[in-house]
Amino acid sequence: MQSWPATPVPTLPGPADATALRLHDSATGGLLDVRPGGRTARLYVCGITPYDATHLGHAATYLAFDTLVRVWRDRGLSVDYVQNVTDIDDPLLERAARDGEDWTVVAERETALFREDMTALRVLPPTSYVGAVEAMDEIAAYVVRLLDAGAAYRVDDDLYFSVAAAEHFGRVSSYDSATMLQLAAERGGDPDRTGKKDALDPLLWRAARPGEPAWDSPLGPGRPGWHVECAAIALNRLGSGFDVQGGGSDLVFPHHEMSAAHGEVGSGAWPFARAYAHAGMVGLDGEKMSKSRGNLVFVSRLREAGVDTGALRLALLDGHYRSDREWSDSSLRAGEQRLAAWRAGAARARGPAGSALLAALRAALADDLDTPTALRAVDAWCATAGDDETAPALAADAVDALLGVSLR
Ligand code: 5CA
Ligand code: ZN
Repeated sequence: MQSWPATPVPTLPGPADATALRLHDSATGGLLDVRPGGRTARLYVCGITPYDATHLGHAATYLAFDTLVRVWRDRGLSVDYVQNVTDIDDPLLERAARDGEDWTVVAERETALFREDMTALRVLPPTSYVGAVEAMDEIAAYVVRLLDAGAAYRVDDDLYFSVAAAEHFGRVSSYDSATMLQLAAERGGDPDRTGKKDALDPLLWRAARPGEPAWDSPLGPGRPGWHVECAAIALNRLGSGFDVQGGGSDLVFPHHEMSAAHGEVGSGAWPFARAYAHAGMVGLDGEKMSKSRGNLVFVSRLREAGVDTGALRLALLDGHYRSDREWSDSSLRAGEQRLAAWRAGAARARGPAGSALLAALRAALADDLDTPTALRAVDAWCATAGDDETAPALAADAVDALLGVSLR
């Protein structure tokens, strides 16, 4: 699938990797050093289900992983970054049916809008952007692999994965079984379906139903379950033991638990990912922003209203990526004021030493992507007088490269 264009990233001076890059890992509950073994970092971030436009919750999550990409790149690493598009799944079919539209038209339109939103927000594109539909053959082949490994079984004509086949099942979320059951029911699972070996076992392949799209495969005509889509797309491009699997915290269970279990059994290697990083949920009026709740603030609407995407970026980066956050109009106003102050600071003829600011930004971001601390370091630099003539240009480059905001 076509990705989106990359905004140029300035190269910054000096050693960027003096300290460990620590990221919170949901599986261990602690901070892990996510410096890759070689010169390439491998990242998989779960992509959108394109049935509605990009809202600020999506934007915040993709900005969190964009920050990680920028920190890795500042350390001289190349980043092998894979992101999927769940362009066939129940929510998409339901939305298209509700609106009397063709599901492929909805998926294409909303994916195109997402690309525009990401471009406008200066989010660096993945190196591989892969739709489930275009990856159908490899996903089906992966299901065959799980079947051959003895980890899949039939319920009527559908295929399920046996969680009992995954030795490390439960290590991503560490949730107890009551929590797992409840979340599976809320997030696309079917714990109440009769005939399953374990209520948590997730669907791998849904046999064709009248009126539903289906693809021919060695498993018979049908379509894949959600988790195996990400397991196959990630493993086939990154191999197992890739550095970071990312997404919002609503993906910890079942999605990342199940895709790790599929990945482990299908590859015969553990772990699927070295770290599982999760962004907090952005809410509005006390509720998680979600398509099903309909309480959404869309990036595209704000853009149409003339909002500067740099201000939007700063508004979202003002909260730590891991904390659940509330969006309000004042968040945007604060982002706009900050952007104006930063632009004025960078337009000065002189300022306090740029190298100290750069070191402060690098240190903050290496500490679990602490963007609030990074933002305050730039605030302080802008509010302080200095006589370094090279500082304004270096500050602008640092803010551009590490925080993705253009001050020019
Ligand atoms: N296609 C699947 C992943 S394979 C999916 O979850 N799609 S999504 O469109 O529902 O969400 C895309 C990303 O945005 C996911 O990482 C999800 O965790 C994140 N996300 C969704 N709602 C919010 C929110 N309110 N705040 C922060 N992140 C969110
Ligand atoms: Zn996913």
